[in-house]
Parts: sequence; C-alpha cells; structure tokens
Amino acid sequence: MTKVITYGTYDMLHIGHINLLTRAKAQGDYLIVGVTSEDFDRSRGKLNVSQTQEERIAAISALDFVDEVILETHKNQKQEDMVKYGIDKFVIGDDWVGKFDYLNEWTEVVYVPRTKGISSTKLRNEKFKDIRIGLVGINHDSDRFMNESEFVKNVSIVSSYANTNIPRETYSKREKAKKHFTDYDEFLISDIEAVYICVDIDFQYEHVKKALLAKKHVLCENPIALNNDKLNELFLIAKQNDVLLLMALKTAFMPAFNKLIEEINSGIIGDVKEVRSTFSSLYKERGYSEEYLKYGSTNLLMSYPSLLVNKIAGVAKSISYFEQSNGSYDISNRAISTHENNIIGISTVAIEMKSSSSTIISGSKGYIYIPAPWWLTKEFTCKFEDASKEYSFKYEFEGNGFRYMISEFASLIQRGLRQSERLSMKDMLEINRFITQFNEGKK
Ligand code: C2G
Repeated sequence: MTKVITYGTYDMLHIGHINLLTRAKAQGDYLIVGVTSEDFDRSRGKLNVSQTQEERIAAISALDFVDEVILETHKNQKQEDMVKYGIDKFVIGDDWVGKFDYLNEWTEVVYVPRTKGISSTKLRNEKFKDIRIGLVGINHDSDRFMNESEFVKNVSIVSSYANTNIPRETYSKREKAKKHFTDYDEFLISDIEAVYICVDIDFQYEHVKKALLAKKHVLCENPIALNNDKLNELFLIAKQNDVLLLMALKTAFMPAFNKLIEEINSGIIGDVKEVRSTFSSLYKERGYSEEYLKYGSTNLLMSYPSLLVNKIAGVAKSISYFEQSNGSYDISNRAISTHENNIIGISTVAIEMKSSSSTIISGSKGYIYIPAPWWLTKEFTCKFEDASKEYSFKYEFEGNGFRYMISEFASLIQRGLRQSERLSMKDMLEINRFITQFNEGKK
C-alpha cells in the first residue's frame, strides 16, 4: 500500500484544492491530509483565514477519497509525520516547488501543477468586505495597533478619535486614519463597525459603554472597568446589542501561548501544582507620566499574570495580596491565589522594582519554563527529572504581537461570533477579579 500525505489550510474549499487532493490520491492508495491549525497558520502570517479549523477539517473529511485527516500544529511536524505514518510520497502544489525538498530525506517529494485562476484569497475578497475600525485614543498603543493592522488583510483603520485635536506633525504620522474626530458621538455615528479603545483607565468604562450602545464591536485595553459590576454591565449591554466585547490582552491570542495551554492540558508535566509568573516594567524609565503610574502596578499589569493563572489553574477560590506601596500607589504586588486541585498561583507585578519577568509552571512530572518577556510568548521549554527528556517549543513571532489579537478580533466579527475561545467572557471576568478585588480591598 502506497501512503501519500499532503498539507494545507483549505480555507473556503474550492476546485483548486479538490484537483490537488485528487492528484495526490492518484499517487498512491491511502491519502492522509494535514489541515493546518489556526495558531500555526497565524504564526506563519496567515492572519485572515475565514473558516475555523473545525470547519476546514469537516470539509476535507467529507471527501470520500480522503482516508485520514490530521491537524498540522507546528513547524517540524511534517518530518515527524513522515516517520509516524510511514509515508511513501509527500505531495504539494508547485507554488511550493523546492521548499520541501528537505523532506526527500524521509520520503519522495512530488510537486503537482496548481490550478490557475482560483484561490482562497480571491474567494475571501469576493465574499467579505474589510472590517472598518476606528481608534479611540491616540498614543503608543494606538500606534502599535495601526502598524500591526497592516498585516491583517481584512481590516482597515478608517478613523480616529481623541478628545483633543492632535498637533499636525503628530497627525501626519497617522496617514492611515483617514479621518480624525474630537467629538465622540460624531465619531461613533461615522462609517465604522468596530473600535479599538486605549484611553486612560479612568475613562475606559464610559467609552466602551457608549460604543456598545452604538452597536460597535469593542476591543479595549485592560482593565476595561475597575469593578466587576461595571464589567458585568458592559457584557450585558454587548449581548443586548449583539456586539463583541473583547479585552486587548494580546498574550491570549499568541500562537505559542495557545500551544502552551494545549500542551499543559495534554498532561505533558503531569498535574499542575504551581503557576509562578512575574511582569515587571520600569515605566518611569520608559518615559510614562506620573499620571499613568498612579494607577499602580496591579491595575497596569496584573491582567497578564492572572490570564496565565486563570487559563491554567481555573477560577481562584481565594486571592491574597502582598503589595509594596509608596504611600499613594502599589509599586509592586503579589497575588497568591488558590485554585481547584490544590493549585497555587503566584502572580507578581511591579512598576518600580525590576525583576526577572520569566514564568515557571510546575507539575507532578516536570515543569515548563517560559523566558522573559513571557507575555510576548515565542517559546517554552519542558523540563523533567531525566534531563534528556527536555524539549523546547518555538513559534515564529512577528512584530509586537498585536497582529494576532487584531486577527482574532476581525475573525470573530467576520464569523459572526460574540465570544473568543482564547479569551472567553468567563476568562475576562476572572482576570479582572484579580484587579477589582485588590481595588475594593483598598477602599
Ligand atoms: N492549491 C492548488 N491550486 C490552487 C490553490 C491551492 O493546487 N488554485 C494547492 C496548494 O498548492 C496546496 C493545497 O492546494 O498544495 C492547499 O493550499 P492552501 O490551502 O492555500 O494551503 P497552503 O498554504 O498552500 O498550505 O506547509 C505547506 C502548507 O501547509 C500548504
């Protein structure tokens, strides 16, 4: 029996894909098709795939001449699969000619003619119009959002809002935002369907509320609201207006971060016992204003460690705080949380203390080390008692990570979804609780 394998994204399955798969099957008796996972596609720069990996797998599985369908999740998987499945031939379209010659070491590589005049990109452009986004707030974050949105093909930044007119020379940098508003109501009735909000923490809740009531999808920097009742209220308004409300917690959408969660859930280090992560950043040295610092380390940074702890350990049964204050705000804080299955979370944040911003996740069989800056997750290493079993996992990582978040936001809107599996409403409420419980304890 001749075993053949091929791989692809297969977004909006079309005749080009069918021809390729038929030609692949003709090369042997048993055809395995590897469908690329969403995170793997995003890590290799495919940021606007319109269908979910489940939908793409279902379409390929429906083809009766396909014998087996697998998920392709990482870079070196192809050579691993050649051995695992005992492959005789690897078949791919000639748009990849030469790129997979290295696989000849394991099997026979066959490039077949690509079908002209049809592609998933063409079908996507015909079916979907760009998501029209407006920026609320003009600052370092909106800059990053602007620049990274260039890499996400199905979004366009059409306008911006700030409560003041921006000096001409600053504005010129923002050529891409065609129109700038200083009146928020006028901005919200302009031709946008979604907004990215990055204003001062005290004003986020008001801006989010108005945008949701204006039926705009909202991506907002965290914390969205400084108490959970307000956050619950915003989720209710989002539901009532059938729009998406998403925290701009970029780490949650990074391919390597999601792979990390997948590996931990697969039991790679046994039962998780402790999640220890630190996020320290000397904002003063980075030129941030005293105005900004007064929010304190917990409001400014705790969302990140609590994302990790909540994703791995689940809902916190209790949270105790150990802060260092300069009399007006917390320059550092440690949230020690207890979770189901006896898991302990140790989340440290600091804005006037520099510390090693790495992460250690300890389990009954081994531990995972994520080097600093772990919140821009690129790689992680699994370590065991038997050092020879150690292995690292690395994903491509482009830019400052905003593109993966923008890709998720745009994909959810395009697919008509109102929740992200990577950052659900429950996740967002729990993450925010780590902040709001501290604030309420301060009153
Ligand atoms: N294809 C084709 N004709 C087209 C479009 C695609 O023959 N008009 C082939 C491609 O050459 C590829 C397969 O169909 O072999 C799947 O194409 P895509 O879904 O675009 O996936 P791609 O990014 O090419 O994935 O790592 C290799 C990749 O996994 C291949």
